[in-house]
Amino acid sequence: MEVAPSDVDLRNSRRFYERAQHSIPGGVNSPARAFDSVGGTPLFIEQAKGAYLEDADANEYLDYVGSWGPMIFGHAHPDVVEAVKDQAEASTSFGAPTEIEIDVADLVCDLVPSVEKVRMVNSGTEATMSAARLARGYTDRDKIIKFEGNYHGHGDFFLISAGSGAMTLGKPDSPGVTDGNAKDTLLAQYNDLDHVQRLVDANQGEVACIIVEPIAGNMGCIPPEPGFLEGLRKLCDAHDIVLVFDEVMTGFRVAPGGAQERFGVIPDLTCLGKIIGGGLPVGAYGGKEEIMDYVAPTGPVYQAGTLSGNPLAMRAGHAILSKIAAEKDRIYDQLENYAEALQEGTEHNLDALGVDYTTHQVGAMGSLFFTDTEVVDQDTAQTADTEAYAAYFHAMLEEGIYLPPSQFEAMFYGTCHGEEELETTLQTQRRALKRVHS
Ligand code: HOZ
Repeated sequence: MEVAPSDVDLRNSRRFYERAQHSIPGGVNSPARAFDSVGGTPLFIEQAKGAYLEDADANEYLDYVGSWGPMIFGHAHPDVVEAVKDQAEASTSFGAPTEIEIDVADLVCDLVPSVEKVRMVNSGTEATMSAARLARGYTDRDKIIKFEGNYHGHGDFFLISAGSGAMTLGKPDSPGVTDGNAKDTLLAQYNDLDHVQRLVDANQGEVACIIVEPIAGNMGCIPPEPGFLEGLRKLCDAHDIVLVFDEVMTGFRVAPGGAQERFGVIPDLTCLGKIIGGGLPVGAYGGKEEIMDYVAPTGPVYQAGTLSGNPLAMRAGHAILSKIAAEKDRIYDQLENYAEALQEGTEHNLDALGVDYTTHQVGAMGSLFFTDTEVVDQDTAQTADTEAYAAYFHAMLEEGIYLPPSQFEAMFYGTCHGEEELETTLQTQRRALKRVHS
């Protein structure tokens, strides 16, 4: 399964990558963006507009990464650009409250069903770490249940059987996580309610929270099976466990109110990131007022940050969330139609070549796994042929389509993906699959 070397000029990306090795570990500031599992040189990006990226060698690519989720309206959306420019003139940070923070909080509370109060932080990692601390403080219990292959950022107690870059690099359990931290993290199989029930039964009165990606996006995109989220809700209610949805990727993406709105299951706490900051570094955690009031300064659980609710980030997030609130009836139909057409066309291309596959699309995210096994959890995701994915990835890249550089990451689309992009993608895919599978 070989793809011939490309004649695409990547001289600057190669030069920068080599230069970066001297001052940045592995030459990248986050492992997920290195091309470790697909091979080759990570693209160094110069600029982007709408659905298109331009790299440091002036090559153009149709983008299906979208900065790993935030770009629901495409890159450099004029509303975001204007808001950020405007705020920069008025200073980039105060470390003091601003009105725009309330506007964003109000929008989040209006859009996300579970959120009565919300606290802004700077990343999804901070959101999940803070939510877990809050759940522990609120319940006065230590243990958490997480799912194998789910990724909740790089907090110590989440880096156990973790997805995303950790799974891609084959390092799901990170050195540096103490035994003390690891012993309080209980692992369950995704989509396996009986497994969760057994863990809860074996740890009666000790589990503070169950944290879950309501649609997994960090072992590729895997939807919850019917009844799975509902079952978690029931279990949490029966045992006074805090149910935490990590909607960093799914929030405002699979419905205006995220996966919880789409599936009608309301968690106690929700973690957000990505879209909420319009491409600037923002995370948030929110939920029931009674629980959120347990956070300082109202309550005893401490959590803070100089750049939390940063005005630049809030202005960008506000531009995106207010557009979502105003146009949600149109936006989500459009995203859904694109996703369905892409899935249908992809399946048609794969069937024509007799290639084994499983595809998943949920709202504006999806994955193509090179396996004929039904993909429902980490074990089944790992049946995918990662070499075939790497060859497909490069064949697409060489023709100008930028996919996630790992079988175990999801693709993201936005309203910037239209008829033309669909046509280009499917035609390119047909050629790429032929090259890879002939
Ligand atoms: N959390 C992102 C999607 N898996 C990856 C971002 C990163 O780790 O750089």
